[in-house]
Amino acid sequence: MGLTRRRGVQQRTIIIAVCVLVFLFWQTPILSYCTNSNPGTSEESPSYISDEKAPVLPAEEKIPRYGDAKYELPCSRLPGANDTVMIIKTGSTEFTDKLPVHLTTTTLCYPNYLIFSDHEEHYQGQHIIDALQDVSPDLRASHPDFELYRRINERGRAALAAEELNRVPGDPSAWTGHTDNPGWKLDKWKFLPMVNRTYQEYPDKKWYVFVEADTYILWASLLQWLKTMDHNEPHYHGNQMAISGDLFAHGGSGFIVSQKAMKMVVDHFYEHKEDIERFTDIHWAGDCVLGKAYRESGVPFTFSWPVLQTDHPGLIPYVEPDGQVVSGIKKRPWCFPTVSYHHVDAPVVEDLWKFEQQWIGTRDENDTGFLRHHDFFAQYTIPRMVTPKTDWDNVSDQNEAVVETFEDCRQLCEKDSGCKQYSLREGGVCRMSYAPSLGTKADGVRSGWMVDRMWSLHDNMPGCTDEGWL
Ligand SMILES: *[C@@H]1O[C@H](CO)[C@@H](O)[C@H](O)[C@H]1NC(C)=O
Ligand SMILES: *[C@@H]1O[C@H](CO)[C@@H](O)[C@H](O)[C@H]1NC(C)=O
Ligand SMILES: *[C@@H]1O[C@H](CO)[C@@H](O)[C@H](O)[C@H]1NC(C)=O
Ligand SMILES: CC(=O)N[C@H]1CO[C@H](CO)[C@@H](O)[C@@H]1O
Repeated sequence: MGLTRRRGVQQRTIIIAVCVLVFLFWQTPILSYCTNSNPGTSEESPSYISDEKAPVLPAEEKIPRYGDAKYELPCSRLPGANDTVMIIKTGSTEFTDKLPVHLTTTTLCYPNYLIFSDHEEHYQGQHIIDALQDVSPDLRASHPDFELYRRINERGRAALAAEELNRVPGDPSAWTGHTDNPGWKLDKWKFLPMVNRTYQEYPDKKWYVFVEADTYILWASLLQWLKTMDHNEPHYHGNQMAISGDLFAHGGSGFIVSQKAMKMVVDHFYEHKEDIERFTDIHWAGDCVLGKAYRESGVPFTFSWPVLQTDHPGLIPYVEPDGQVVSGIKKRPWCFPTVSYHHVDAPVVEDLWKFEQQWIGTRDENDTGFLRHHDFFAQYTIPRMVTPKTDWDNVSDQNEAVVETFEDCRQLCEKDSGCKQYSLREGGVCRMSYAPSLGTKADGVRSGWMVDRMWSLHDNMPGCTDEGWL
């Protein structure tokens, strides 16, 4: 939820224009609406992940709670874990698709976390907080955006019609947004009340990290980053976006707030609640409304791309579509630490979480270090390219040809030394790509990768310098 990317051509044009301007001024890529990042380099040889088993997952009927010794995992004891609150925002229309996986994976690592939705309930042992509870009563009672809210609060999530629920898995529109979905109209109203409620619940933690149910945070790397900052200073770190000149942290990429900044923005909210609600009414992106509130309360904004990403791991462009390394760009994601991914569906959340638990198991528990994008590519992405995948699209889009079999398609790719991957869709359309990409689920497509070429790409990337935290 948070920021939708489909809001009509006009809006998008404005956004793109603003982004271009901001880009020119800051020389820093503003993601998502505008350019989608750039490539990088490598310096370390991969330390390959082992075949060790991930931590045993609890049986389905017993959802573990933090403090339940049986389920205390090493990740929950990492230095800094207890100083951090994770805040997951979801909504009724996506709830059953996206939330449950977190209850058996990511939240087991979080000593402190809150889950916000648009309906208060107890779900599998969790207290789900109604993020809209403190919106002014007249808005909740009569504003058209709250039609869905009123319905759910009368009859529960069962009041949702099937077509209001978040699409079927594999539907490409699921990777963007739905302004026509009433859940999206409600979403923008959640941000400031959620920040306020979080601060009421946890007034004295050092760090507050806000994510959505389809965000994945590399938790150990996040804690390493937080360690480098002072929570007594105002910090608001996020993946930079702009709408009509207002810069803000993109909600789905996750954003980080220090205790000091929480206090400043909550004080501002108490003083200006009416104005903020009026502005929310005419705006369409709650994360932008929040970004403006941070600015007006005097909290500086730190641009945090490429550490925080707007998309899932299979779509990060490390090189140009023609396979060439992008030159002349200051920030190559390849070289930077990686902390967040977005548009991650439940199976991928689980896969990423198991991957990270294995990784933590190989590290010093008092100082895990962190993963850079190139480490992640070597340790997570390439191992998932070893076997061809069915119903999976690797986003190959070049050199289309019609062939008989998947093997024919592979051979075409093999003959072209630049080809890194290939896909075959129904009807025999074979596509190839010079850029590496794991891609995502997609019905009716089969994908394969030239793994040796992935390794040479990895090994031959120009060296990184000392890219660190932002
Ligand atoms: C975490 O913080 C809480 C509240 O400050 C404290 O009661 C608890 O002992 C801490 N746990 C650990 C493992 O440090
Ligand atoms: C902030 O949250 C508290 C606790 O939910 C609530 O009592 C208070 O009214 C909220 N403040 C505003 C300005 O909405
Ligand atoms: C980590 O730190 C704790 C507390 O300082 C210490 O007891 C423990 O031995 C350390 N572990 C390692 C692997 O160094
Ligand atoms: C999942 C995904 O992004 N699939 C893309 C694969 O490539 C084709 C051709 O470029 C696109 O149309 C798909 O959207």
